[in-house]
Amino acid sequence: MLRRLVQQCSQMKTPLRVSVAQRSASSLVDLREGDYKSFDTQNPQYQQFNDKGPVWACNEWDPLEEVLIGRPENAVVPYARVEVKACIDPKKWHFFEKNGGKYWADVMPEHWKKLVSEVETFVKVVEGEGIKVVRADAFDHGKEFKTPFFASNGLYSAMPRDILMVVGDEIIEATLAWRQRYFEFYAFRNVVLDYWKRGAKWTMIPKPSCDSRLINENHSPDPKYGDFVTTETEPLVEAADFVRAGTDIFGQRSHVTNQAGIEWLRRHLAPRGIRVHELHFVEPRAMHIDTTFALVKPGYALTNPKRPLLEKDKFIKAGWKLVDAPIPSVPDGHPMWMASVWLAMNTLMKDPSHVFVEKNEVALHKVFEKMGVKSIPVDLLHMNTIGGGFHCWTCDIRRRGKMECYF
Ligand code: DAV
Repeated sequence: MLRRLVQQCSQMKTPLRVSVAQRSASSLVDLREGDYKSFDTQNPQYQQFNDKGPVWACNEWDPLEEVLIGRPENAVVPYARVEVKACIDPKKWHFFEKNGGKYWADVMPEHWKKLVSEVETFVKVVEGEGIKVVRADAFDHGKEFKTPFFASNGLYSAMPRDILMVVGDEIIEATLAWRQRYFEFYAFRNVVLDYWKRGAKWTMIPKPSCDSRLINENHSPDPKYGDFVTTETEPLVEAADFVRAGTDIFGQRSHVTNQAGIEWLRRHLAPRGIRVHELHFVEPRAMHIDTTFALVKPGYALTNPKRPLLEKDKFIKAGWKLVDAPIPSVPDGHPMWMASVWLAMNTLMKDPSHVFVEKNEVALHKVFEKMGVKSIPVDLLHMNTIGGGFHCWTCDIRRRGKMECYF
């Protein structure tokens, strides 16, 4: 059955694309093996998407019309808490032990000016491509707060990708596992509220307590793959741990997304015909899928050669090409405080033939070219240092296109 579908797809003008109604219940049988309960694809409820509203994005590549770009203002350095250390290379911990809780702009004023100027340039480049840019509020993350379980101040409004996920006409607010990010959704509240008033569907995933049962204070400083700092006592979902391909969404268990979170999203989206699949990559400090696995366009994904995908065969069998990203060319000694150099592959598709990508990543430009994708080069190195590439710094609000099945 699957072989027949792949054959049919390869004969079509646009390969790997069938509408939800045409989709065969067994078309993804290999990918969903053991991780999905059966559902009725003929259910008319699956068609109930409103692509005329203000929010509409079904995948990572359809032509981008409107995008939310994060703000660097009032960003605070993370405290060296156990859940932060789990995601970050131990060589960098001393920086957080010394500066946690201070404004980045005070810790590194010269670097910060360059970062702010890169963000502003990125906004102009995106607007220059005819895309509407929306900005979050300049929220003050230095304010202290207290919950029944812990006290902290906030982090930043820089990475909307971590907290917001658009699936069709629905905007989903994720949970965020780092305690310092507990109230980060308020930085995006006005933006989301505005879309909701104009007709978007709006969902907030149940807020976890982030208490000492959910976050393991005794987590090993040198974790093996699979040894996560978060437990399963409550669902945890970070939006950046998922990538969308129409009716199929791929996610990973990481230090900030747990199995319960993946299951929460799966059950939430199943009635609309969206299937959530868990993928596995061997990476002991996993936080967010978008430095590991990036969907480029139908049939093409960019993979991280240092973090092998265990389900590779299933994609290949379904007719997809997995293309390894080249080793990033981030200069030695550049302070990648909060993430790895793999932020280079954290790109943003403008449409299936154009991608926003770091200016100096020439080898990556060539890899994209071979896939038929032209690079739009933009400076990113200073924006990288607080933990994000173009994908992290943005959330696609509107992409022109349909909810389709690519598997
Ligand atoms: O792969 O270095 C990046 C986290 C992006 N928010 C990494 C993790």
